[in-house]
Amino acid sequence: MVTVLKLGGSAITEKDTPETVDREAIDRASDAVATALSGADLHSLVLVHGGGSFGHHHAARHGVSTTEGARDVAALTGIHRAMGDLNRVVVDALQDRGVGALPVRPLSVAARRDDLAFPLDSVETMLAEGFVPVLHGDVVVDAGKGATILSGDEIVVALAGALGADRVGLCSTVPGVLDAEGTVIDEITAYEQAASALGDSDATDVTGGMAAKVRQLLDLEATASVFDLASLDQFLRTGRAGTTVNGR
Ligand code: IP8
Repeated sequence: MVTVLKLGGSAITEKDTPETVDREAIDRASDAVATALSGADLHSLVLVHGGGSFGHHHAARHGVSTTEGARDVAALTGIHRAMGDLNRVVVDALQDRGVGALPVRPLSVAARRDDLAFPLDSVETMLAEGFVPVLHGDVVVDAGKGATILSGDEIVVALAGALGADRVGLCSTVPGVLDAEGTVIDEITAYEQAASALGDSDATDVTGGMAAKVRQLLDLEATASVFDLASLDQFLRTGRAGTTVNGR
């Protein structure tokens, strides 16, 4: 059974202070992962984390996004290095708790051509050998554009599909997908349901981000969950927490 879990960047960093981790959140998430892996409920785990105040800060400064490319190697390396710094903190916290975490750096293997090409030989072999691959949002070479940003969400979707994941979780700063009253929606089975709940065109970054997440999660074979750190234990134990998204 393969579980793909994303730790959202804003859940594990201090969002408003450049390159600052949320130590307490990282410790809490690492404790939950270590506990789950020592029990019988979790077998193969792939972790992905977002950029938070590490990658996004650099990406915004250099005008690089998922669609806007750049060829300035110093800028691209700056973004990649910042993500490497955050990745090291996450990997170290997991290793300190006895988790066999190993870093996987997408820039070294992935490419955007017509579609995202993400060779998985190393991730698959890590899983077969009992390791926990820890990937992150990154810069990625992009045919015709130089390099663009590859978000952690895109990695989750690519990996979940290719690995045939049974469980997919997005651990964010909100307890689930919220309706207009701020109540967690238990289950989403169609995009229209989320679109009306998330509001319309004036969507802020956050709601726009959540709507985009839901759209991608609905395309997955696996049931996905959107939840916050308080429910990470539950997700790792049961495969469900917060809002479940199931498009099948
Ligand atoms: O936080 C973006 O990943 P995300 C990573 O999952 C970078 O969108 C490099 C900005």
